[in-house]
Amino acid sequence: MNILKIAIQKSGRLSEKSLGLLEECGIKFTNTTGTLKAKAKNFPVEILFLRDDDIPQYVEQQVADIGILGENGVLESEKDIEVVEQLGFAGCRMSLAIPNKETYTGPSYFNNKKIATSYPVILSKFLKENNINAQIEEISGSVEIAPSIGLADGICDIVSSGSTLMSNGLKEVETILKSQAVIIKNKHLSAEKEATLDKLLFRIRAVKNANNNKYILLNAPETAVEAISALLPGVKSPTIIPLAEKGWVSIHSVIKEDDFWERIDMLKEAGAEGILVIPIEKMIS
Ligand code: PRT
Ligand code: ZN
Repeated sequence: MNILKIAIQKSGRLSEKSLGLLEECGIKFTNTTGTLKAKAKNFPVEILFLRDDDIPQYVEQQVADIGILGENGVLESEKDIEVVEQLGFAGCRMSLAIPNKETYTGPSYFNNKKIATSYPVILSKFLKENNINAQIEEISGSVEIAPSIGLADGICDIVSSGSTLMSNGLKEVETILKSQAVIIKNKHLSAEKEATLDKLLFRIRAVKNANNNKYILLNAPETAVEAISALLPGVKSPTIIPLAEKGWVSIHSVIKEDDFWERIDMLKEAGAEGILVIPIEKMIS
């Protein structure tokens, strides 16, 4: 009864990463292929495999307690649920696009135009906020071909690399929102389920932290320690260990993935040698 039910996408862009995240949190499942449900062996959770579009509704009705899906899916569903954590994968944006040959003049371009989309809620909100009077043509898939078959003047769809737009002769002209995978929860969870969710979020944050950071070891002359330490704030401060060779030390610290290459260049300039960078498996701060 107190098992936390987690809805994840059955098959699609979110499936593998959602399951992978739970596994990285140390949660083990007996069998996850071809089933609709899977109970964990070592944590009080159960997975329900669903279509992503159904997840918000199932979470609102507490058929599932929490779910993993794209922020765009959360916004489009308009369900009474709460977003509790951004997960940093399945990053994409929702954009408006028009045929390459058209000249874009700003949002008012779309006045009296027809826009094809699978996301009528998000699109109509954008149109309203920008005082655009356009017609929405709701279709469930292959939105990008709508202009070439004469169904619409432009489209509103998810873009990640941009290659789908390009191969369909379209250009991106407005970004309506940015999206990534998130955890949503039902607003009325029992205290026991909230406690399990807190434990799960604690593990997820440790995994996310680890993925965003790298462990770095390097050698440096003692004279460079101050300059190098300033470049390596670490969790508290860098660890400095003397080397057998006099006048030299080994410096250990943690650096962010984001500014990794820039930092490495600055460290080399400051006198660092023999730099090793190692992935971190879990990071609890
Ligand atoms: O069957 P089910 O309903 O469960 O799945 P689905 O087909 O509705 O969803 P799915 O698996 O395609 O996507 C699930 C979620 O992944 C989306 O709601 C987004 O939050 C996120 N996501 C991230 C993407 C993309 N990237 C993406 N590139 N969803 C769709 N796309 C499609 C887009 O629709 C377009 O056709 O990929 C194409 C554009 O990609 P690029 O790289 O060519 O720009
Ligand atoms: Zn879907």
